[in-house]
Amino acid sequence: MAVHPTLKATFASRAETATHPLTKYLFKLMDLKASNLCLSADVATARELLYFADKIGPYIVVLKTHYDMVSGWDFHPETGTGAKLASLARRHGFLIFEDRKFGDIGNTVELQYVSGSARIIDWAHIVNVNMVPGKASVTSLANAAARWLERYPCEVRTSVTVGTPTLGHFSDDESEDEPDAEPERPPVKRDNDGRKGSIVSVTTVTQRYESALSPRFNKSISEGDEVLFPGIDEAPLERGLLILAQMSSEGNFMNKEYTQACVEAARENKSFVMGFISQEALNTEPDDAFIHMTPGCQLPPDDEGKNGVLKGDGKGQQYNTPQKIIGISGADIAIVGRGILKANDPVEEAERYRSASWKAYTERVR
Ligand code: S5P
Repeated sequence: MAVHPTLKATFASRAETATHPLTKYLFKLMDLKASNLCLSADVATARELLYFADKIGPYIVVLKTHYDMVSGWDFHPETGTGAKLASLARRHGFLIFEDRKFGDIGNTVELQYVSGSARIIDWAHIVNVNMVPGKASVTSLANAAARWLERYPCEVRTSVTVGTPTLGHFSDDESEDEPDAEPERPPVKRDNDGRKGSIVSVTTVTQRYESALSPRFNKSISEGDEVLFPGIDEAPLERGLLILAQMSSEGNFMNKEYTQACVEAARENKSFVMGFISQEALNTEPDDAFIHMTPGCQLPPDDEGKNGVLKGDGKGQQYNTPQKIIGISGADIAIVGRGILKANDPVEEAERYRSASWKAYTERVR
């Protein structure tokens, strides 16, 4: 079979032709940082997550998270863990990929994506889907992201308080305090002489329109020293999806037909789907220009056995080298977790993985 043109094209040229704004941005970042490495930051605490994001940030273009394995995750929209990660992403130049593997009916995945405590869509540039329930899981996530983007300039925040109201609730000029507030006024009882009387309990619903410049939207977390990674603009607001089309784990059930259905769903939703989590490049039609990220990557300690298959983790995970993943199977980004995280010197090891993955890419496109 003829080699697909994307396998020989440089990341710089793919940035030129990419139609998805986030894919375009990511290819630019890869070219600028000479990196096609993603750190899978599978750590137990929010403190470690932020530590690794900061230390390894300079070597990677994507930071992959599993927010639900992290204890101490702070859900505060403006100052919490998501906002802090977003700030580090700007400083070091990487995208955040929440490896949520959504896998439910459309309505459920929409809600899991945009709401709940985590509000994943607010801080994760990229998410992925396990398309087992069918293509609707992809279209529903696409619709949810489109609605989120439409509402972006003005986010409505609703707060509900139940209880005995404070004095402020009864101020006749409360709109001066909160110009945008539209509170449902509590039913104030008045004495015969017109004076306000006592109230036992009220429910107040307040809707506030929050400006897009709010830190909730990743602009800053008031640390004061945040700088944008030099040479690259702000990441676009558009969100992106990766379809989990093939897995690295031994004996998984993703067969050829399933992978092909994932490719079809990607082609049908090009404005949202950036590409795949897969074990090989899946671009086959002339128009296909998807990006591929591959987990199950480790380097032997001494760089030997470059093309060989490595020992698994004893829990079903299988590993290949960056040379095999990028150079032979045609992926664009290598995803590495424990290979870096468990090393004696994770920063040095991240550089070793970056260099090996980049070398495999440059040799592929030569
Ligand atoms: O097929 C897959 C898909 C994913 S997203 N195989 C995987 O291992 N992953 C994820 O990649 C997995 O959930 C983990 O977060 C990471 C691999 O971690 P490592 O420590 O084995 O490198």
